Amino acid sequence: MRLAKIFGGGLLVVALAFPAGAQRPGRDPAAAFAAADANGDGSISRTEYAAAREARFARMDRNGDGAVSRDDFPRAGQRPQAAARLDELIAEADGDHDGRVTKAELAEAPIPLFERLDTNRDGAVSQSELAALREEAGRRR
Ligand SMILES: [Ca+2]
Ligand SMILES: [Ca+2]
Ligand SMILES: [Ca+2]
Repeated sequence: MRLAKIFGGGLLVVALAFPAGAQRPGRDPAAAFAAADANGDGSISRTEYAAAREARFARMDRNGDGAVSRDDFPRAGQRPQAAARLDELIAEADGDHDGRVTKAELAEAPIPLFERLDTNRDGAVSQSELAALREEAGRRR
């Protein structure tokens, strides 16, 4: 479902900016956006998105083996939402399809989620683009 994917992408950007252990990403989307917007120009550039994604990767590699995989989340099966987010990240960046995303794979991965979020194709995701997506997803729920 395309829309579900788009919504997932919006959540990803929000979730990216939250520190490890934040229980409810999305509770304060404005703060999350500001955190990802490293240079404070009001939009998230490709570089900022990639940096946020890398930071998230480091947090997700819980067993410290240099790759994000199901092994890092032994209890993901009990939490369907967490498992879905994990699968989404892995599917997005797992270049050799072995179910593990290494840092190198992440660095080389395309960023389709970013492209989807950047609806006016100016190379950055603005606050209004993010808000529009959230609104649309909210209507569909
Ligand atoms: Ca920025
Ligand atoms: Ca790992
Ligand atoms: Ca891989």
